[in-house]
Amino acid sequence: MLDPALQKTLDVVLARNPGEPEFHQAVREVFDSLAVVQQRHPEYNDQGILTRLCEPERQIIFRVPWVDDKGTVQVNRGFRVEYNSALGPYKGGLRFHRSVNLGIVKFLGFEQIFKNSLTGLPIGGGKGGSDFDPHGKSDGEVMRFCQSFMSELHRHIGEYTDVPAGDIGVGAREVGYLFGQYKRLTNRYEGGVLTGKGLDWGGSLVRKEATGYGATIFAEEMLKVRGSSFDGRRVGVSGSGNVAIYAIDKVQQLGGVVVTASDSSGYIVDEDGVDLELLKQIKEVERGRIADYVDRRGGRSRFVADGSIWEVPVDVALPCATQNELHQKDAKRLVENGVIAVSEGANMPSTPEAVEVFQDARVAFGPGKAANAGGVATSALEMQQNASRDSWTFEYTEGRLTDIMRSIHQNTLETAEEFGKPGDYVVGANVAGFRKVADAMLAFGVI
Ligand code: NDP
Ligand code: 2IT
Repeated sequence: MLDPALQKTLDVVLARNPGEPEFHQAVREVFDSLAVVQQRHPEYNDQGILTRLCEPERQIIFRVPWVDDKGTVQVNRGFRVEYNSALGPYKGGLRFHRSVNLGIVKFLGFEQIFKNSLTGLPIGGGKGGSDFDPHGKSDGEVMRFCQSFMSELHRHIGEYTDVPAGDIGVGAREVGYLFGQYKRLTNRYEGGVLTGKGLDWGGSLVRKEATGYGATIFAEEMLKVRGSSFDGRRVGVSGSGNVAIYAIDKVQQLGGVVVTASDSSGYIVDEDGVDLELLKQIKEVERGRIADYVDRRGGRSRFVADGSIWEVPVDVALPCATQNELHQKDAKRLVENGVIAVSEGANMPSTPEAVEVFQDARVAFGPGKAANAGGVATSALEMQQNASRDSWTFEYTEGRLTDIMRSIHQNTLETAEEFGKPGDYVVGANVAGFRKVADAMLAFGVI
């Protein structure tokens, strides 16, 4: 039960944003966590901080026309939600996926505010994307789409204004086409306007690896608190994109055995541990399907087209595909099979009911806004390198990432303790992320 003042604020937010279930889910979770803050600091709500925080500072929706390889005109919809700039320029990725709509972009942008605050770096929150589906498109089609997308987006972004990066469906190839078009339209080599750039033209070492590495480091910290580690553990990873691949890489470095991976066509189980080079070849280089892995790997690997990846018994689960991919029944099955830690590489992959199952069973649960913050944190490190016209070594940058993830873990744990919820990383992340943004907003007055 929420405090009546908080409930009233929440009701207003939900009513003025109808038909956006993922956005409602993300907002509700934060309000649930803030109940403990409201008791001690009613001034935040009294100053309208929560109402203002839930209302994006700016929302841009635009037409993206482009011509496919057959010469047919296609029209997609582009979005950029500039959510909150209390701590720095809007910062957050672009998602290209057929499911993208305003509610999805708002949920992601809202999460990004708290996540970016937790990194301790000077970045506000934003998100964007399009309902463009890159699957099966040629390089030429992707290029023309990206150029058209940037032809509108360029007037809204900038090193000091809004700094997009990748997310689902947007990787180095897309960032290259986007940056090229931005540079052409503005006649400026403004490296800091986008992150996730190629290493030859302003990108940062470790950015590609950062989200997966970070989510694994966060899991390692949760395991340490319990006197445990990844060594010899069976680990389940979902997805086979950027985040999943580098989560698998880091788990293997730490001595764990990853036995699963997936895409939207199904999942694979490999009892001998996932062959990372083969997976990278199929998914990063060939942009193929996950079933190809089993055809080429053989041995004790199998492909499952139906059913849930979370039926596979594992000690640690790292959901790295998409939102609401892990349901209550999956969480129950994981708990029955003895899972000890769950660290979210994806944004909001566990439903609220699944999170409750994990927390009731005292499974260490790291929510995405803390656990996957390594990606955006390394984007902020890329911005630092661009601003100083410098580039750092892999070792130094990875050291910075590791320190940031450890400090997010510590801050989250200590904040949960401070507010009477020991071990609750959800409350810890939401409250710690919120406080910094709210205090900056209070300092700025009503804007
Ligand atoms: P990619 O596009 O590289 O990979 C996404 C993976 O998830 C693919 O295997 C894809 O399968 C699968 N997937 C996507 N949508 C669905 C769906 N609706 N159902 C089933 N499978 C799906 O994206 P990323 O790895 O970059 O992103 C994965 C998650 O991590 C997202 O939640 C993203 O928001 C989050 N994230 C990403 C960060 C980053 O730096 N990239 C930073 C922090 C969080 P298929 O190819 O078949 O579509
Ligand atoms: O969800 C996320 O944090 C990202 N997709 C990364 C954003 C970024 O700006 O690097």
